[in-house]
Amino acid sequence: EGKSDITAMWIKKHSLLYTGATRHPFILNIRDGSIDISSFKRWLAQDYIFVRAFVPFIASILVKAWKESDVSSDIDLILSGMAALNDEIAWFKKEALKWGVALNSVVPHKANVDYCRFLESLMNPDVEYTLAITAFWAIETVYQESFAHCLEDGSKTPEELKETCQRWGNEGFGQYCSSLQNITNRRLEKASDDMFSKAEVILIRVLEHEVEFWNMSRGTI
Ligand code: HMH
Repeated sequence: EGKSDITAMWIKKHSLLYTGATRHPFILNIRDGSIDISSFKRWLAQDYIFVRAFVPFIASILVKAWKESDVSSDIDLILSGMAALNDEIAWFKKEALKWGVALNSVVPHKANVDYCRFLESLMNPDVEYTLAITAFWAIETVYQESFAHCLEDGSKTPEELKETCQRWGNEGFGQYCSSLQNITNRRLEKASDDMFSKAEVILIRVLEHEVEFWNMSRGTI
């Protein structure tokens, strides 16, 4: 380990918060089959808004990578993430239709507005690639770890929610998250002390926003 797997080190250091984000009651309730469908629908509608804001966020990272990265494969991976979002937006529309959720009249909740604002702050051209990619890796990984947990042996995830869990819990998405983690580690290895501590704060902020997002979906805030 040492300075080569900084992200893994941070996850250990902040394991309470990390577990809070990746094993949230919203996810545990999907996994044990006790999820309230109105919570699921709330999550679906709010996440659609989030994902729409996620598109320009990833576009901004693509620009940062193009300007700052000396590894051309970074662009390929970020581009594949953007392409997947195109498919994801179509999936949200289809899923919303299935559940009778009207996506065009969704009012974003405070937790969502706050999270989207955070994304917007990272889109600023003054924010370095290293910081933005740290956020990107963390955001994707929380969903991967959360939904993969709902598909593990012994889970009682309702049949009608399995497709949702597959979307982020599948192995390919896991690979993609590992690739994002590798880029993040590579950048952090070479980062200044100042950049290094800023990136750690960004990871913490992402985890906090994710917890709030699940809380909102559950209807507990
Ligand atoms: C809130 N976090 C949230 N929504 C998502 N769709 C993801 C992460 C993963 O893309």
